[in-house]
Amino acid sequence: MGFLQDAPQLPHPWRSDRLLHALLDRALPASRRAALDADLDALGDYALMAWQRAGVTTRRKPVLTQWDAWGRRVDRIELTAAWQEGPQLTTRHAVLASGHENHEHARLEEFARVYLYHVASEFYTCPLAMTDGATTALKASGNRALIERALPHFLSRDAATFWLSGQWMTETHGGSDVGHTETVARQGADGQWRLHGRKWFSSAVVGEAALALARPEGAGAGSGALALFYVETMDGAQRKPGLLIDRLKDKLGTQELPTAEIHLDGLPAWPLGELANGVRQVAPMLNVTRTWNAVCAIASMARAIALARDYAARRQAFGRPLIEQPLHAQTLADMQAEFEGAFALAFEVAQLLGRVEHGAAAPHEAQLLRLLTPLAKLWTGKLAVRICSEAMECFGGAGYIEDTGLPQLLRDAQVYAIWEGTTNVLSLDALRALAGDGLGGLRSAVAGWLQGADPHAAFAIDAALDAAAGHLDTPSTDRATLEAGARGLALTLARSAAAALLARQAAWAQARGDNRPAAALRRFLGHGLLRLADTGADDTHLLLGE
Ligand code: MFK
Repeated sequence: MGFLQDAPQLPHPWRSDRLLHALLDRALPASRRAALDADLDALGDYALMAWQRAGVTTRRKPVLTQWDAWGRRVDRIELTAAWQEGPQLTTRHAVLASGHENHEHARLEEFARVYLYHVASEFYTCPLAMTDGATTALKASGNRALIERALPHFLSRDAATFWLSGQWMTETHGGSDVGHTETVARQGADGQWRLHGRKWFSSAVVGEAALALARPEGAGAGSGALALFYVETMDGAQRKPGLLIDRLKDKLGTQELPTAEIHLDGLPAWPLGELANGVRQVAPMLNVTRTWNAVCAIASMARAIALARDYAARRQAFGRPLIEQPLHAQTLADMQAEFEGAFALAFEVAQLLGRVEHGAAAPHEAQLLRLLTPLAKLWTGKLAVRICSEAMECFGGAGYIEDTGLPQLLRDAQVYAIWEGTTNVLSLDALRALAGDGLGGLRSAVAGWLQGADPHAAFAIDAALDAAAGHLDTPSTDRATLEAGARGLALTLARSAAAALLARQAAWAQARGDNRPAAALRRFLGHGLLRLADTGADDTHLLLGE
């Protein structure tokens, strides 16, 4: 037999992760940091096992069986191995429960777990994210009865009592624009609300509960008239008859995740609060799931880069390993620098969330969190696609071959930019968050992160923020210009915040003799912060015309 190339080996996702170690060392008190080790090590072990298992097993998708042999409607879904392992693994390591412990570091400790577990989970993290979001929205609603009923299940540390929650929003007409929701909530003579309608993207329909947007019968049009309801899907081991699974979606990626089209045919439901303003009530859930999205996006980047780096040391071309080829090394270092910026921003959002939820935040930080959440989601979502694509290219033709596992990384990454709000929807949400003095909050945070930082970095970041402020000064009458530039504005702000966070990490690491974060910062700045583009409406119309 001729030459056979060694496959890439995945290093231990926790033990080899310099960034996560440095972040936790910097951010956590020593006792909390030490207590976290066992769970992170176990989740890293699981990730390694899952990668090795994927290399020797045939990929499976979930299978929906709607009818049993005797004509009974059953809507049974067979799940992949990773999904079957999800409840045991995640309750044992308190993936969700840790985020709702009563201290300011809870969210950081939760998202460190999520980051290590995500790729191995085959997107079991999607329903976990929604369960976390539902927990947060229920807490915000103050509805004691529902909190006492659902949260012991959602936050259970025992798989036997654990429940997953869905997030049922999207419909055929009401996609990003949920104001077109057609699902109706009817109240019976017994006072019980019941939902009637069709939900078009019910990710992870295997959950035991969900939060659903619906229009109370007789309410007006638009999103303000929608209400938010809590539903349960199971009667013991049987699915409730008011919930029918029409089919599973055939998706580009996230193929292990059973995303379904469903019909609600009188499913009992309970309003979280007032019978209106459902979007406002579901917003805490959206912001939590968007944070998951950002952390899962950086987890995909970490996996892609780890494999590409390992391969670069194994693969020889033109007389030496790829890693010794200047252009290949340059490409990998560019990916690493972008990833380090994204890592810093995503985990800053996680930390801020914990501080805000536990009353430990400075006055401007709640508004800062409101802005950084969509920025982190939209930027990391796009970057994950770019990095997974570049990583695939680092393998040449081999990367394009299905059973290397690399195509799946790229296909899966594409979802981060789409679900939970597309890049454009999130850019417009950033405009919402910038109303008032949203930029002022970011500027004062950046000033704090830049204390003691390299003046060159501070200069570049200030210049980018000045340009962003210039765009925001667009006269309020010219809303179209403001919106047309919203993506460029959001990317500029995301990159500026990430650079300032990298500068903070670089200063901390340099004091400990580690110059790698400073190198990441220099390279990240070299890629530029400004992403504002000319948004001339005339040219836009010319280009789109016949
Ligand atoms: C592995 C990672 C796991 C990730 C989990 C993935 C799960 C995937 C399942 C799905 O994809 S579910 C579908 C997700 N769908 C979306 O995310 C919807 C995208 N569309 C939007 O986000 C729109 O911007 C939105 C629906 C919110 C627009 O609705 P409206 O009603 O036209 O907006 P409006 O009137 O501006 O906002 C209503 C209220 O909500 C306002 O408050 P007030 O009533 O007090 O004025 C807003 O300020 C507030 N609001 C909106 N977005 C907010 C928010 N408040 C806080 N945070 C936000 N993000």
